[in-house]
Amino acid sequence: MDMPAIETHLTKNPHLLGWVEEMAKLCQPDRVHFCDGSEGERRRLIEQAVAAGVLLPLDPKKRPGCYLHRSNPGDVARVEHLTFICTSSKEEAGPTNNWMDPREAYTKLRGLFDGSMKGRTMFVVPYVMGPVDAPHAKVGIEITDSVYVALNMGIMTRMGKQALDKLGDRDDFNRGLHSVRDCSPERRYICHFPEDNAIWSVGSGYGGNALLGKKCLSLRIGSYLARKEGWLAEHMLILEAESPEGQRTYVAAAFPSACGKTNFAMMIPPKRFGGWKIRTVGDDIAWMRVGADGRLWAVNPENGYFGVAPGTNFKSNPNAMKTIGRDSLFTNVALTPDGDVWWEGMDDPAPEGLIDWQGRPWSKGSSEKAAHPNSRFTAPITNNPAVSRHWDDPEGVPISAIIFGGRRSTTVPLVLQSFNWAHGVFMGATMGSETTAAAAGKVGVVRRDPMAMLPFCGYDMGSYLQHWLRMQAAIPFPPKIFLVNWFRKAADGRFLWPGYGDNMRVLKWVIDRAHGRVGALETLLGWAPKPEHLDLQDLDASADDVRAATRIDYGEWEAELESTGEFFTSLGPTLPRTLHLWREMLLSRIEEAGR
Ligand code: GTP
Ligand code: SPV
Ligand code: MN
Repeated sequence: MDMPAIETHLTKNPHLLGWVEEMAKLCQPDRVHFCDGSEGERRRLIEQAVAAGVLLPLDPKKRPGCYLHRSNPGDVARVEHLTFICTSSKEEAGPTNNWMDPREAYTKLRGLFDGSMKGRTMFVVPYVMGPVDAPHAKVGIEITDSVYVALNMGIMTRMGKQALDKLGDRDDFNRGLHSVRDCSPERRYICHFPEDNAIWSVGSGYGGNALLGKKCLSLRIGSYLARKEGWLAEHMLILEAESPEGQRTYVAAAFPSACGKTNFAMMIPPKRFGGWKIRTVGDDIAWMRVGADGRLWAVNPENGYFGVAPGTNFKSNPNAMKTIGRDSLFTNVALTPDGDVWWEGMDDPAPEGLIDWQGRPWSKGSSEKAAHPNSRFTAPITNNPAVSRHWDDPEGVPISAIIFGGRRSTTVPLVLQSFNWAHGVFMGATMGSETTAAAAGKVGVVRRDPMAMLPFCGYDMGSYLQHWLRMQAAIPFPPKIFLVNWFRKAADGRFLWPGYGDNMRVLKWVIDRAHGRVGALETLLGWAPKPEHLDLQDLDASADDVRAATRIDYGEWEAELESTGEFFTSLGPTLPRTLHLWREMLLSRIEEAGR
């Protein structure tokens, strides 16, 4: 079939039209649809998706405007082993990324895209990451054959005509090509070409593999640009904390996938902190630049939440529950007989007659989960009753504190503040976390995940950490840096710290430290709160558990720093010497103290 010349009333941009034509020749779709992002278009795409069985309407009274999507059961998470950074040299991708020669990658993937959209519609999805009027917002175009991806991009990004208008006739848009093809793991590749500002993804329709504006553009390509241009693209939530006196403090926090960013960003403080309000600026990604005032300013490039469903309930995260009450897409959750959604860790026990995430009847006592552990919701950012008024502010918000944290059942105490910026970078660089269901592979093994960016850094990890160290000189008024762990466990496996809203108790100390108005205890590993600094009134945990959650066991830390040493060695010669020296110094101090 001959492709007609590509035309749309939406743009005359010759670079864009030429590229779409070239990609259409390659993929050979039956139709090409340019997304304008209008409400009418959204409705029509939903109708199409429902007709095709891609979306299942939920009960319009219980979940107005909501739909369920069941993915291919072999396509439920990011696939780090199939994700590649394709730079001219392998060294630029570094030892923590998979690398493919760009020519080899283009050749291999061209073969897979060849004719991949026969019989399908090619959606051309123009989008902006960042507030549309922000000077540093980025325009991307994602070509995809998935209506599910097009609809998700409509929620997660500023999608449609506004992106084309922002782009005008320029050529500097990210070129994203995506096809689910046959959804086979054997033919699945997520390839990034930072030198070409391009992303080619084939064989998966899932989240971070397929919504190219998110992890691929905003983090992998973003971090590559950030080093070149002197800013930071990070896997961080951004929250606004308003004190009873009305002072607003902004905090960014990096926790690995499925380790609590969405929950922390939407937290409701306990009664004891009645005068405090926490509002969400972003729940997954922060782009941070030095402002004219010398502070670090952050914007959330996204327009929605792609959040973990299991564990979300009215007690743990009421704001998330309200956010997903309407106009949301659910992926791989269970379906109730009355047309609502259910997952493990929801408020009520599983009802009778549940259909599991694969569409099979499910009954209580089943050894399998009803919802996939990495099942997700996609919801518009403004659905959140606690969204910050600055969520779309082109200026962003000034960051006073940066928090790093992983999921660690042992060793890492509830909270520590770094001695200074470089030590804070060390804390972030040596962060470990137990793996979760957000990526394919074994769950629950500790791996080092620097700044929660191990799967998302688009270049050499040692150079990334060097960039972080160098940023100190560029930020006259840098945020203070902290390390937290909500996930320490007792011998019997229960969490020592109640977490969720009670994390406010830790956040309060962090904020007070950032403003220099509370004391701390100097430990060998950083500043810790003294017992009187953490307000524990009405906390649903025993004093013993809190002591165990905050305890520093220097014997465990010797082992921790040994394991950090192995990780540092694996990062190779680009790892800054400063970080090696911090490790040696901390270890020596523990040894010399005879602890
Ligand atoms: P991504 O979207 O994958 O980047 O994840 P995220 O970092 O936003 O994690 P999210 O907030 O969705 O939480 C993931 C899981 O951790 C959920 O099952 C939560 O219920 C659980 N969780 C979040 N915060 C806490 C906490 O403070 N304590 C405990 N014990 N669990 C938590
Ligand atoms: C994560 O895994 O960190 C996510 C979900 O936020 S995904 O979009 O799949 O990357
Ligand atoms: Mn994430």
